[in-house]
Amino acid sequence: MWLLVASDSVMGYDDDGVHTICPYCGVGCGLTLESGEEDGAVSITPWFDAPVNEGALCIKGGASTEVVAHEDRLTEPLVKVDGTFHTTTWDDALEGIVAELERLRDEYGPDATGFFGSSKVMNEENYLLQKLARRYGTNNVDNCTRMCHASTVYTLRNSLGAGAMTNSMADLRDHGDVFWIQGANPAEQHVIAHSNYFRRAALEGSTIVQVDPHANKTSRDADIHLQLKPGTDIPLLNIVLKTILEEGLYDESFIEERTTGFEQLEATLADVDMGQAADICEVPLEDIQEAARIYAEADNAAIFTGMGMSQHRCGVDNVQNEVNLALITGNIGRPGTGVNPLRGQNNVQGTCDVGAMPNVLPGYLEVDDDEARESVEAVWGFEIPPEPGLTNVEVSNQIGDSVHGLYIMGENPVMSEPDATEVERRMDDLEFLVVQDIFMTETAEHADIILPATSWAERGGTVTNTDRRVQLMREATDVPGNTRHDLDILCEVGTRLFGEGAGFEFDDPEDVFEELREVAPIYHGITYEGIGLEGIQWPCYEEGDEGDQYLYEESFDTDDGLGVIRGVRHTEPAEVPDEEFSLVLTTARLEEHYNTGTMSTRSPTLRRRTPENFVDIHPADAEQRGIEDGDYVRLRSRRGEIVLEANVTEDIAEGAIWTTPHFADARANTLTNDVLDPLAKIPEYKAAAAEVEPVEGGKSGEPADD
Ligand SMILES: Nc1nc2c(c(=O)[nH]1)N[C@H]1C(S)=C(S)[C@@H](COP(=O)(O)OP(=O)(O)OC[C@H]3O[C@@H](n4cnc5c(=O)[nH]c(N)nc54)[C@H](O)[C@@H]3O)O[C@H]1N2
Ligand SMILES: Nc1nc2c(c(=O)[nH]1)N[C@H]1C(S)=C(S)[C@@H](COP(=O)(O)OP(=O)(O)OC[C@H]3O[C@@H](n4cnc5c(=O)[nH]c(N)nc54)[C@H](O)[C@@H]3O)O[C@H]1N2
Ligand code: SF4
Ligand SMILES: [Mo]
Repeated sequence: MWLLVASDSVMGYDDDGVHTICPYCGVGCGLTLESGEEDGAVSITPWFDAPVNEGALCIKGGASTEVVAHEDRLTEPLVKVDGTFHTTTWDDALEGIVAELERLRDEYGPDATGFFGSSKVMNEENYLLQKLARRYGTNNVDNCTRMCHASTVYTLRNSLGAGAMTNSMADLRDHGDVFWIQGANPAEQHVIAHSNYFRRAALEGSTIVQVDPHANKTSRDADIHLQLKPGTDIPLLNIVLKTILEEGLYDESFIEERTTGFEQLEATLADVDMGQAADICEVPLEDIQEAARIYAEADNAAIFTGMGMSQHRCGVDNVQNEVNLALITGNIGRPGTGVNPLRGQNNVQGTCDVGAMPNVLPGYLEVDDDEARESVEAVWGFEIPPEPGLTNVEVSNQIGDSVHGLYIMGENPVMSEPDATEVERRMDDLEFLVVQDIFMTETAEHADIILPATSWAERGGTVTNTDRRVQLMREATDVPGNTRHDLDILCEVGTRLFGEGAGFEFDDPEDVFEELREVAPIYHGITYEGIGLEGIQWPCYEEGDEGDQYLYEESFDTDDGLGVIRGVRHTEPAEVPDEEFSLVLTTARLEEHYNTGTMSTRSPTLRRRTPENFVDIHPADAEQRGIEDGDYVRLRSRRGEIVLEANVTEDIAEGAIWTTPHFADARANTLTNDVLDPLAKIPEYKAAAAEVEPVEGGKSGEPADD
């Protein structure tokens, strides 16, 4: 078993226990683990000096050890024979994988196989997975960011320079006067970022504006809540922008010196009829204008953007309008300002940073840029294919056509991708599927080979949080059963596939990190020793660099150094309500559950309050359909239907309904539309035409008979 580094004692293993990082969300809270009496069990105590959270944890962090020694953990490699899984040896499982990957490449070429990295695993592991894909000969490697912030990253990279938060939680707390939160619910999804930073600022006088069709804990802390209809964010922000222009609240010298495209924005807004736009959003015009003035008149105003903005077929344009807002008011390049996507999974930022994406190599070096590619090839010693590969949703869509093999490390697409019934059907069209996970998942059920990985508490490596802070995770307990570290598995697969000396032999995670920093300029100055207990924020080009708290003080990282303003027009969701499907369905998260539920539904603490899925429906819409609170209803879209409990509440805007993606029994993605943003290829999870109706016999908490 690997230990992290020789100097562990000074780096997080001390009398209090082992300092490591929470495995759930991208806030990156530190915690301390102690080994328990029982085999493999660990318990939590606070890590009071942890850089992000100073000891605080939300309910998920506090319950995170419940999934470590869980009885459902995969403990042996499994192989499917005649439709049934049997235990096998590591040797046979790995040989089987190598034989199938070789066969697929011989028969169809390397692009017939896809590789899914995981934002739940370490930087070193994702680095090796994308290296494996590229050594195999394909750029078909991606991760869950595609379904998450792909559109945000696309816009931020093209219009500002880097696909990450422009600012940091601490500078936002200390300097932000107005927080404009659109399509994000940090009080429940980034709990400690909210409680330790944004809410603390609000208590000291900062103003919170939230734009969301659904009331939640964030809106309850907000001074203004604009409860728009899902999919109408562009008209809303166009009103904000036009109000700022008409009332002269923009920053003329910033626009002149630091941006390009302002005239085009003016021209786009000239056509916008604000009254009509407000009708589209179903929010009173004066409320939107009041919020616009509050943002524009603040000394420092910061934008937070989440899934409500990114997960639309116009996700790139949605985020561009937020960039427009920040740029015309000069609210960027200073503490307490900027455009800030709170990143989702514990290591989604890092998974992108290390190149587990079809278009970029480690450090965001473009795959189709000859010079960039050659700089990586010089370290790797093999040729990298020059064309960008397929995204994960494209890989799933191509199964049976151009794709025949799939290697999934720590993702659950049968639950998480849109139009999931189709995705599930296609999994069986694969000639070969390998899934590497800690639990049996809805996706793994369809695998030919399943590899049992160790969990977050059982291994070390680095993860990168939403602040671009690279932190060390440390192993705190024994490896259960016959599981192996993801890194160990990838080294084995790589070496067996490509032979010794092919670049897949490493001593430990630090050894892999050393190669990563050689390849990725933004990580170049980061070392394990430098990370220590505080972490280091990228970009960090040279050892000793402190890293940047906020970006773009002097100029943007675009070709001409200017921030790009680009006016955008309303694009309706691909499906709008009609007679048959008269409501707009949107999907979002619960505080106590997590993504596809593999971990949270197995955690007694987390599943207690909400053990099953439900749908929020406005009282007026419920009454029209004869639905009462607590009734079981059939929720259907053009792609399928699910039965679940109705929660009749004014928390959701009239005409919209709201459910969650966490539960396998009533899968939200049975209903969602797989239409994609054309540039970022992110699915439109946040708007589909749908209908609900009562289910006979399904009253009062009893599931329906049918
Ligand atoms: N508790 C918990 N925390 C998590 C996760 C989890 O599953 N559970 N997952 C992690 C991950 S992977 C991610 S990406 C982040 C996501 O964190 P968030 O970005 O907060 O994600 P969501 O809850 O999906 O959606 C945010 C909000 O968008 C609203 N919304 C829906 N449609 C629209 C719309 O058309 N316009 C606007 N303006 N708003 C809309 C929803 O009502 C919701 O309040 O959370 C991370 N943290
Ligand atoms: N309807 C709807 N659908 C959505 C969304 C939405 O808002 N609405 N949000 C989208 C978003 S933002 C995201 S990020 C995706 C998430 O989509 P996925 O990434 O597919 O979902 P997760 O449940 O996070 O899957 C992570 C998997 O990693 C496994 N795992 C955990 N730890 C380890 C480990 O150490 N090693 C290995 N090998 N595996 C591990 C878990 O058991 C789990 O199976 O869902 C998307 N789907
Ligand atoms: S806020 Fe996120 S990182 Fe912090 S304890 Fe909660 S789930 Fe973990
Ligand atoms: Mo996500």
